[in-house]
Amino acid sequence: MKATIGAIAVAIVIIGGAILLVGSESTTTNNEPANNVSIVDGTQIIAIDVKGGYKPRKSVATSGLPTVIQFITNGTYDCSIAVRIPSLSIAKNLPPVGSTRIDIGTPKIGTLRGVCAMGMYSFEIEFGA
Ligand SMILES: [Cu+2]
Repeated sequence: MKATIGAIAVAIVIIGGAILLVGSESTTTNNEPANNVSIVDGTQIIAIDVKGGYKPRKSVATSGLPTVIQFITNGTYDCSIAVRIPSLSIAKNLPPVGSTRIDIGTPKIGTLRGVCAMGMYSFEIEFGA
């Protein structure tokens, strides 16, 4: 009987720990901006996952660097594959699966907004100094 209670207590601690881990993980994924910006050979790459919207919704990047947005689709069949960046007159239909780079030149300080063709999903990239 004592052994059973002990086993139950251990199980509760393990389950509790697992819930805490899952909880903290979802907190960090919700904590935007995410770490999705890298610089490779002088080109700034902003990676955005496309599926039922754009993730992260908000990116923070650096102005004054040659920049591409890398849109990553993976079984994406919703309208977020039809991406638009109105201020740059960019309209691109992404493949359902793949990695598509869009050159956005050398951004100035400010916020760039993108939307799906229907305007229901959006993302923004803040270019700082
Ligand atoms: Cu849409």
